[in-house]
Amino acid sequence: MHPTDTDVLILIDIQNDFCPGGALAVPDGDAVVPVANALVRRFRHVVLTQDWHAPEHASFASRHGLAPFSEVRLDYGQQTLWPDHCVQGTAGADFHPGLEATEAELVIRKGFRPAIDSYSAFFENDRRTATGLAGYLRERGFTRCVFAGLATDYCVAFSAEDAVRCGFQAVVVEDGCRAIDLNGSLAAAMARLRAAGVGVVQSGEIG
Ligand code: VGL
Ligand code: ZN
Repeated sequence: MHPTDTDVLILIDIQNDFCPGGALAVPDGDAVVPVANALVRRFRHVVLTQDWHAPEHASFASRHGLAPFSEVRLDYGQQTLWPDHCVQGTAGADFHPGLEATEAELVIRKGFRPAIDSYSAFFENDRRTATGLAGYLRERGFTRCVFAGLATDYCVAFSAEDAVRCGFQAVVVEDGCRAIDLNGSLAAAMARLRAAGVGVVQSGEIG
């Protein structure tokens, strides 16, 4: 595929806390950085997302006195509980220092409401509260969203599915993502992506 003016590269949550040594380290998470950098050079338009949680966020296991990676039922549905991560203003919430994306045109922060998590770049986990990204992309005239980043099975997959729901074409660059893979979540996410009509490509196919 050849990126055009109506394509936007959306890099999901390439932040210190999702990389080795971080609070919610995704296995091999920093391997996405060189792939993301190469993609940035091929696209005319780049948007970044930044997981950006209030302290004591409802998705933090510490808030519930429960173990990380357990599940609770919140007002809006089932929520996996995570170690405290990407707290607003902390070094863990910063973008990975190796990410070369200064030309990004928008940084969309998500998960800032204390009572609700947001995996998707488009909607929070109630699946209704909009982040504003769809409106932004429509006004800019983008028709296709190409995703890479962290984590494949959570924020990347939810974002790509929602992109389709919002009327965009969506493509995931598989080797530009790494997964958390809790209880088969990666296989489940890849099946949902294919069912939703999301394209799955390798970075070498983009030129
Ligand atoms: C993510 C879990 C919690 C992600 C963010 O970026 O995939 N996963 N917060
Ligand atoms: Zn988070």
